[in-house]
Amino acid sequence: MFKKASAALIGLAVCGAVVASEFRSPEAAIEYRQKAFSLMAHNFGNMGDMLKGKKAFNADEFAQRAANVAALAHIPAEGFEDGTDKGDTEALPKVWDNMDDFNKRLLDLQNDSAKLAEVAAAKADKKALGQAFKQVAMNCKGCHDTYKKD
Ligand code: ASC
Repeated sequence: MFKKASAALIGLAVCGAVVASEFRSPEAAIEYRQKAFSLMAHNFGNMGDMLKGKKAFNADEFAQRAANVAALAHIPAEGFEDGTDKGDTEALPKVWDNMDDFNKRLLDLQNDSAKLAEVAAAKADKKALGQAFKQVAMNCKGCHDTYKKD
């Protein structure tokens, strides 16, 4: 018991932190998650434009963009580590007060965007694509309404 405690104290003294971080700084974590959201928005926005007829519908492009979003949905969570609530971020402090709910919403985003990618890969009709797309869009919006600055 004592040995464990002193080893932890030595670790703290050497590393300066108990919780390990995969990032070099809080700013790097914030930038990482923002870039993932930005890449998602680009791909998702282009899918929306195709569904709305604002740009020509291309099933292959749609499927690739859906696959991109499904992969990207796994990226941001890591960037929301403790201590990254301050700085150049639009994430509200509520995120860290409700991390279980926030993570659940990110999981919903992952699951629903995986479904969209599946439907898109199967070259489903526009109605099915639109339904799956809407489900993902509602996840984006629901989380922004709750956890993102206006
Ligand atoms: C987008 C984008 C979002 C979501 C959201 C859906 O294309 O950039 O943040 O869709 O507007 O409601």
